[in-house]
Amino acid sequence: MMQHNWKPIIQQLQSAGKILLTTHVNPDGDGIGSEMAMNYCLRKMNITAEIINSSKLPQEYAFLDPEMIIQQYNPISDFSRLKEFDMIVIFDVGGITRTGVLGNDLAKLNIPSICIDHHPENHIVCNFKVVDDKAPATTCLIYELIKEIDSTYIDKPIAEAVYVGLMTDTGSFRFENANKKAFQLASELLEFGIKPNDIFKLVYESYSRQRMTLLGRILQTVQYEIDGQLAWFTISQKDLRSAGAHLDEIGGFTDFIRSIKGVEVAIMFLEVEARKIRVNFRSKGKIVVNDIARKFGGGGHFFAAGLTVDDSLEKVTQMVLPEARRVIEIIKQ
Ligand SMILES: [Mn+2]
Repeated sequence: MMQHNWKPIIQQLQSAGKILLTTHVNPDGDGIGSEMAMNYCLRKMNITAEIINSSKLPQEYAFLDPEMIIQQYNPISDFSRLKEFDMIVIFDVGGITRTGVLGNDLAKLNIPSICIDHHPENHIVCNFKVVDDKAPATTCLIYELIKEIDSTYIDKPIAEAVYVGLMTDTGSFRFENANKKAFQLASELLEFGIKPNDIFKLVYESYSRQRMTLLGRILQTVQYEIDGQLAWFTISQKDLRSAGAHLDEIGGFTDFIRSIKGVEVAIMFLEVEARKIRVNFRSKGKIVVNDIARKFGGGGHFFAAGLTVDDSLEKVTQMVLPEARRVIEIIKQ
């Protein structure tokens, strides 16, 4: 088990008056799980904390927050309130642009910050940092931190939050990062009475029909190139509207397209809003995609990366696809 130096972070947490916990835009199970696990821990330490995110909580993770404490940031009504916090903890974020409107506003204030993450290139500027790209999920690091604070704090709600991050970031223990450590941690978490099958059903088997309508449309419009090694698709605002689906319902689409036989790299171009495009890359493991994302100001893991560009859907596909084709062609030779 890898050990990190948590001492400075623990000292900071203990001396803080009120802590703000946050994660990236379009939060996933790892971001939400990290926040919730840390929140339960801070509560046991009698430290006041709030969870505020730029994006809405995706419905498939609502079960992690039965008290509905996770808030969505409103720049108009909430900005003045940010000064109440004397410490920020940012989870599962490699670059500051991934924190959205809340991150932009926090950058204007000079609040000390802690960053806990597992992205290989973490350029977030924080006062205290633990970043380990060998950790299968950020929640694995949070678990280690809580154990270091007081191992008796680990209970079922914490174990469940940690497990959700581990399960979702390893693609239900299928991806490259589903290593020995991931399975060991899963086994430890089971000791706290969590139910993997129930959690799986809540996260992956409670999709809306609208999401599935949209997925059906994508399956019919996905473009295959380079003997099917590259598969890409677009989702416009119009596509979302006509399916009746929301932005927080498209999680996992790129993984799904990657699962097609012969596909090495899947790319999603999502129109988050007019002239704001999110690009997600998923690789089966032969082709490193964070290099491609980095070319355009993004980043991520070797085989799961992304970027956001302020331009039209058409322009962004025209900009990104040639580079993806080039990288795939090199490997092919
Ligand atoms: Mn993660």
